Amino acid sequence: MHIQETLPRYLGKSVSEASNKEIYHALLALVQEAAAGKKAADSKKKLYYISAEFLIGKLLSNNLINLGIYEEVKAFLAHNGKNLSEIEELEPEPSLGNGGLGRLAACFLDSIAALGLNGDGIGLNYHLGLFKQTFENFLQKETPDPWIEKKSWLEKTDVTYPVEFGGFTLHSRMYDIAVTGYENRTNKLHLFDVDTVAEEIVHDGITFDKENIPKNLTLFLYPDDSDENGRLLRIYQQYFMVSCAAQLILDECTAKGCTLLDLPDYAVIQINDTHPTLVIPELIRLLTKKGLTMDEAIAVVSKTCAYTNHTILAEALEKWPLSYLQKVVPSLVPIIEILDDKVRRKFTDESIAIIDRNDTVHMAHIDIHYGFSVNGVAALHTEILKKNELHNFYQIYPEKFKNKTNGITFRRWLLHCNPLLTQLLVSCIGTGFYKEPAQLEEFLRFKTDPEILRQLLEIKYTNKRRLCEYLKSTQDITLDPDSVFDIQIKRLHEYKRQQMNALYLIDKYLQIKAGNKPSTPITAIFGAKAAPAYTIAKDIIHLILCLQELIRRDPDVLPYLQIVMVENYAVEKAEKLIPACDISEQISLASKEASGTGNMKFMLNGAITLGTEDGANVEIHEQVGDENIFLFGASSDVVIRHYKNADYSAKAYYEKDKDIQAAIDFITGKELLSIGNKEQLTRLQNELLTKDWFMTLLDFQAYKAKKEEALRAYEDRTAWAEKMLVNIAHAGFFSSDRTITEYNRDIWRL
Ligand code: Z57
Repeated sequence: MHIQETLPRYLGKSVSEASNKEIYHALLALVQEAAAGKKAADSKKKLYYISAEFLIGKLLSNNLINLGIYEEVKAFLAHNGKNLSEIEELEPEPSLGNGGLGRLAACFLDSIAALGLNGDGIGLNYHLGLFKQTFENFLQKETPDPWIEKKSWLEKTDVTYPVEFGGFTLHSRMYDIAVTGYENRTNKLHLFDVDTVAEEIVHDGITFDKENIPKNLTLFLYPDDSDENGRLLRIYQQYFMVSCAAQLILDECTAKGCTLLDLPDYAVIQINDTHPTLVIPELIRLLTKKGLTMDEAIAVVSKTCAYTNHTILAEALEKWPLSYLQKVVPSLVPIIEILDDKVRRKFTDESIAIIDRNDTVHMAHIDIHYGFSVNGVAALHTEILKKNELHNFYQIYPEKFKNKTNGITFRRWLLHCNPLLTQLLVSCIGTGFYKEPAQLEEFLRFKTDPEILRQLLEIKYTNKRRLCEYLKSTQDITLDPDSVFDIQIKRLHEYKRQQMNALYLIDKYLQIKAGNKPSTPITAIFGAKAAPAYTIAKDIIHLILCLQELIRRDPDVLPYLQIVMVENYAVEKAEKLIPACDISEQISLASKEASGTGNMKFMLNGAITLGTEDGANVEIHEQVGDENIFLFGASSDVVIRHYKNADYSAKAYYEKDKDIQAAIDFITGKELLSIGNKEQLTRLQNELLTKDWFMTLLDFQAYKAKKEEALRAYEDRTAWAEKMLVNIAHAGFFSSDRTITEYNRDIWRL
């Protein structure tokens, strides 16, 4: 491509005369055309990755990198006085995911295309995304996030399907986003929508009429499911998504010569968590309508669908009352009853039934009985599924169970977000790791090279300075780049234990007040959205924001400890935070974080993990060895035993531990009450003392000790840089290219 000629042609004027917005739009059109040119031949068998979330992030730079024209475009713009980074800032981030599950789907699409595999994503086009988070009076406030502009990556198609609900029919509209693989083929992300959706029904933040399905169906991702109408809306969304998916899949397969009985030769469907589970009965319904017998349809679908589990948290495993399904999708109910009946005839074990004695439908049970593969997302997680949560299923179907440890795309999480580190790696070991991430291990050769270690530290420092500038300009916060950057960014959930980090910071605050100052100042950074109806999660945000303010006002403490909560944490923020991190907080209660993927991104960018032996932390530990990770806390076995024996008492820890007492008492002490709200702070304190379901106090002292050890280790910068280097060099395993290669080898067989 000759960008000097093409870009001005798309612009209709010279680059130097164009505004950044005009250049953004021209690049958008140019990239879309270039991507379309990379559409590859359809192989016989195709993967359909169905997911309620695709947290794809901004696409301009990602696409320029994958098309191999990033450097060329950047240089040409610079030559004309324009800055690509400033242009990137103008792109709105598609708000199509909550957290890890959605981001994983996005990394997977990138790797599927990069590996040249024929696979599309299928999801929904939420107009107002999740929600935009702002802070007001130290509380989270939610507003709509209208991310779709007139000119966007969405390409409107003329594909539409009827979707029949109880009592009415909607007609879908398919939008496509091109997914261009790194120096490889272009696939598609298909996002279904309805033309009737009406953004103007939203008022007072994110409130809207939950019963007006034609107008609200694709407004928001996962609307508040704390009341019945919200839950019904979620089933409307799910059925709409999978009915469109099923119709699209059958259309594409028959166009390629599929006779329906041979569907598994043409399609493999990956069901991302239970949200798309209804695709199983929907496909069966459509296939029987097209002439297959019920048994034929069930057999065909069971060989086509594979399920990924992302959690053991009982409250996250979807169960719907049969009466809800009866109201929303009456046509599927007789099919689900047949599926249940077949299971009941074969097995007497009540715990694996599809419809239980209370007439509740267990979505995961449909996936496991009527899919050919079940996978967990990290080794520990898969073992826990087999041993505990899904043990009875594992007994019946041991051959279905597989582990597929998660991964991340290095194109976004290294090449794009950390160009300085990428450059250093290339200068040391060449570009082989671009296509073969395992080659990063060659970087180990430089483990004792003082010049390379110096450069690693310098790059980290530059990235920290850039983050400081960014936070100054966006949130008017001044940070000290010479402090140690300790970062916890992820959805707010009690099991992730941001509250434990907050208790540590209270403890540190009290120590500094007592004259015990850290040798290197500490900057603790948080980023997290809380579900709008998750009261305690919002209380934890309140606590952190109050602590941030308390210290901001305290000149005795501020030089040694600073806390900042980044507003509206999203992919674009992660891309700036991760390269600037020294200590990566991965402190979930062991057994509860299925995998985590932020942990991998931090490692790849030279942060050292401070964490529990949970999820993929276990595998990070295996990669880097004891010397290059800071692990603490109760093991998953111990935690699981506490739950089984119901013998954990937060109160007992409070009563016997003076540090814990001081930190917990501080939550409702006069300092914080002068800033925050009594109601929230008292509720949170009470929760920690009387419930503490995720055992914060159990691990508090171990956490504190290990964090102090990490902070001491940071004092020897050369030794620290060696740890950084080892982490980077062993991150190759966590490339999603490796993960996708395994999915294809063991599940998809494309
Ligand atoms: C979600 O982001 C995850 C699990 C869920 O059940 C839902 Br719903 C959303 C996350 C896990 O919590 C992470 O541990 C995991 O890394 C991620 O999914 C991707 O597998």
